[in-house]
Amino acid sequence: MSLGLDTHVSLGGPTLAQQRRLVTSIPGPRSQQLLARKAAAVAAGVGHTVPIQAVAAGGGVVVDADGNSLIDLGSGIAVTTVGNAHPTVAAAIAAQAAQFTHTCFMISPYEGYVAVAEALNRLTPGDFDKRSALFNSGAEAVENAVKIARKFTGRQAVVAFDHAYHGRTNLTMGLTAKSMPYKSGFGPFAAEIYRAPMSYPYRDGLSGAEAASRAISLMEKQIGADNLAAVIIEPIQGEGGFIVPAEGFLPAVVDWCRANGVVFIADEVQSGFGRTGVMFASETFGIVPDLITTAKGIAGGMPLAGVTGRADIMDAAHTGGLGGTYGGNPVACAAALAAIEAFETEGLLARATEIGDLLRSRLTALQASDPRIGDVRGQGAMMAMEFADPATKAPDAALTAAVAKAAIAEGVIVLTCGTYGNVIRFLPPLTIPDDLLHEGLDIVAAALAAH
Ligand code: PLZ
Repeated sequence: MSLGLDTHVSLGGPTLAQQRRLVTSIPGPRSQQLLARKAAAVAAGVGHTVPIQAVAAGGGVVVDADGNSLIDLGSGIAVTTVGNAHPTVAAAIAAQAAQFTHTCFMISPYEGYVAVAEALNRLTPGDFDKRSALFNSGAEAVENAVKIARKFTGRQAVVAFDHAYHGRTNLTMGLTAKSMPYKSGFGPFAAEIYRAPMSYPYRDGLSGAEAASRAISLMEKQIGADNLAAVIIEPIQGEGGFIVPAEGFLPAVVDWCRANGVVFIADEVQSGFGRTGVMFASETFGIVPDLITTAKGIAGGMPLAGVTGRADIMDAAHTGGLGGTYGGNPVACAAALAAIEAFETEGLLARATEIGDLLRSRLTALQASDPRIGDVRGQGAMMAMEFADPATKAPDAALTAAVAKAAIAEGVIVLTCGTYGNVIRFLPPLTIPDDLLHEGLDIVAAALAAH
């Protein structure tokens, strides 16, 4: 019992008791000890949302060192989509680690990398010849997608959108819209990055066609298509507030890119890999991106990312121009192949849709009784509610933070997001049982009622 776990469960995996259980207040004494060590040893810039020492996770729970079992509605930011410590993923990791942990794919290639590339080429939208390259993080995938688009087009400018989030490296900070906490004080940022207005139906009231022509006009007037290498966009925005663009917005932007030789990059790092009930959110909008960036849900928690797209674009970079020591690490690739198998054999896409239906009906019911919920939006297991003043739509970040904090104190992991910090997002692992999901939402509703 030293880890405070149930005696009948193994560490990790879905055999953990699927229940919310608080045996101490949060953080409990053991967690407090770790957080004190963290404060003394880890750079202050690295924050944390849930003040616990995590020791195990699986199904729909995260267990802490004090024996508390928290309902997981965040999946470590949309990563453990197939479930934390999924048994076949864990077994694949162990088997590969016992075989070899690294050769560097650029030195001695191995099958796992090629098999993941084949799977990405098969699973991404687009019925054309594709190639993939693998990296370690979402930001690194985005960086490489931009490199590839520049090399292919011989152009330099890149357009990203309002509310965009693309990462924390220098180029991706520049692409990211929000200053605090991501960019403030960390400049100067890379050149030739331009920002276009997003379609944000709740706040701009524009149709998809209107929002697209607003963005296209800016691109034509302020940059000029001849100078533009790529347009990058999250089909459903993540950190920026789970913003779902109005119908027709994305297809119009894609059409304009096609007509002007601009590479259209869908950043599906958060919206991809089955999270929304289809393999990639692009499919929902009927668009076929030239390049797609993936990470997060791809490998059941292991660090892995990819860029996948049209063979002629992907092959534009000279041999040796793309890579990195660890990109497509064999252990991460083994995890990804097991996660992909889980998607294809465990009905997880249907489960994401089911979870989405449950979330939407609960959140819209809550909205009907509480006008401070201005908008409920998202798709599948990527759903959110935006808090705003009912009369003015002024964002209510204070309420959002208070509700999230209260839910966490009651043992429910919820994450906030949004340019205005006024969105609570739900990203449960697809292995969460319905009763836990309901209980988690009950706690959030009670927290809201109390504030
Ligand atoms: N593109 C669409 O959502 C990562 C960021 C968490 P990395 N989102 C979570 C944080 O505060 O750092 C993300 C994303 C989209 C790119 C990224 C970057 O992915 O794996 O974090 O580099």
